[in-house]
Amino acid sequence: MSRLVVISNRIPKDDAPAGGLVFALDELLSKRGGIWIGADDPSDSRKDGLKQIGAGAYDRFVFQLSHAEHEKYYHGYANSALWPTFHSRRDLMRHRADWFAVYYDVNSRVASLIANMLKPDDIVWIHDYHFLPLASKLREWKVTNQIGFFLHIPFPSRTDINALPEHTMLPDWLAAFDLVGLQTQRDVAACREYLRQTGEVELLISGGRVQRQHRTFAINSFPIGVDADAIAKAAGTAHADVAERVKTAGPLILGVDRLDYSKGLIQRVEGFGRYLDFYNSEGLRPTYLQIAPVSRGDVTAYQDIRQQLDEIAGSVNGSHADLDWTPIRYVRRNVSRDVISGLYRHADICLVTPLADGMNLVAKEFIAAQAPEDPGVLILSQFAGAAEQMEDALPVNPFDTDSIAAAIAKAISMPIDERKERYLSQSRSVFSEDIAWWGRTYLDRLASMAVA
Ligand code: GDG
Repeated sequence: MSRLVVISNRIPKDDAPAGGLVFALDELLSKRGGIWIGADDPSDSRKDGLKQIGAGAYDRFVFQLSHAEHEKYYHGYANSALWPTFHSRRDLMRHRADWFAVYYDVNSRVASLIANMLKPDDIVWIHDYHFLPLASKLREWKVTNQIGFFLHIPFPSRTDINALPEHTMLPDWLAAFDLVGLQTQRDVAACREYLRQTGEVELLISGGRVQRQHRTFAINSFPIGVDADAIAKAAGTAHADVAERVKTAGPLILGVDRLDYSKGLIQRVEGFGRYLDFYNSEGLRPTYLQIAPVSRGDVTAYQDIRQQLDEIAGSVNGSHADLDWTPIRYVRRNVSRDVISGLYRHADICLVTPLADGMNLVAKEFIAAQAPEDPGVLILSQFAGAAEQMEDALPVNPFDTDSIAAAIAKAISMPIDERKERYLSQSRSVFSEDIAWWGRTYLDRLASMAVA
């Protein structure tokens, strides 16, 4: 088997922060082996070369950036320009030419480091929006290896992407990969439509292939999965302890998200508030437990969302709390994976209401953790990539806070037979299209491009 070389910005270190991509790739590489290259914590000065930080089931290397580079490449271009644009938030997009210059320079430098260490039959798999130009830079180094790309976030609409001054380079960047993997069919359609509009490509009918000048590459969807068996096992083990710690006077409603404006947290709290105001006819005392570890805390838009969430959660609690009942418990600390699995099992309802989301692993983890004989109910935004596969979740429009309130009321009173039926249908895809399936399917398709 060829050696797999994975590149992503984030790489697990001892204090690995929460994040969907890291968990997904760690699970895959632990089983298959290979090399993972990512960014080190920034330091005072930039250092050249790759540094090995771990060996074991797979080897880990980091490239090193100065604080100034990290600020412009990561907080700047990646997370203040690309992330909002790709999540339909042009209003939050900030653009600076020097951010892009450093982003591009980091990609050039990482390409030179990788080009130097590649063996001829290595397979390269690049992840996410931090490295859009990386394959085009590797091709400049005459790298002819198979290079795949997977975008974990949504592919933006034509209108949104046109707001990025550098989008004119995107067709070249994409065409340097052999396979562009996206989360959903909706993303594939958006990507093809964008390329069609540029007029410089021929969209071939078979297999999602695209011809651009002398290169043929493919654009396909590969909905990312979770390690469902491991989550089910952890949930079974952790459940009793967690239930003991999280005592509630009524149903437990759970949310688990990085503190990010794309996750719809403000509308979710408002929706819960509306449920308490207008839909709670039986006078129940539900607890809504929101786990929301802080993420990208140095970016202004993230500081704003944190402040807004503090205010709205405080306001809902202020209106409804009693001496012996706090409706919203809001935990900003990172909670261990085992405890999260136990919480999924213990919860009656999971609220997954992003305004835009590539996939959303929480939706799948929640289903994986349920007890089949008494499953909880998943309330799922129509804008999460997961909604394409999980048709039997309770759907909501996350911008419509009444639809969230009504879905909570419906979930709380849902008869056991309906809960089981919905669970059964969702668990089929969560267990069969798991993380191993995702990695296998992607890499098989990438290999097939070599002989196409
Ligand atoms: C990106 C895309 C796509 C959350 N809080 C804690 C914690 N988590 C874990 C969850 C889940 C992960 O973080 C979040 O995954 P998501 O998929 O919901 O979201 P992103 O981080 O935005 O991930 C996303 C994903 O990549 C994969 O392709 O689905 O659309 O945006 O696993 O359980 N884990 C722990 N403590 C926490 O406090 N241990």
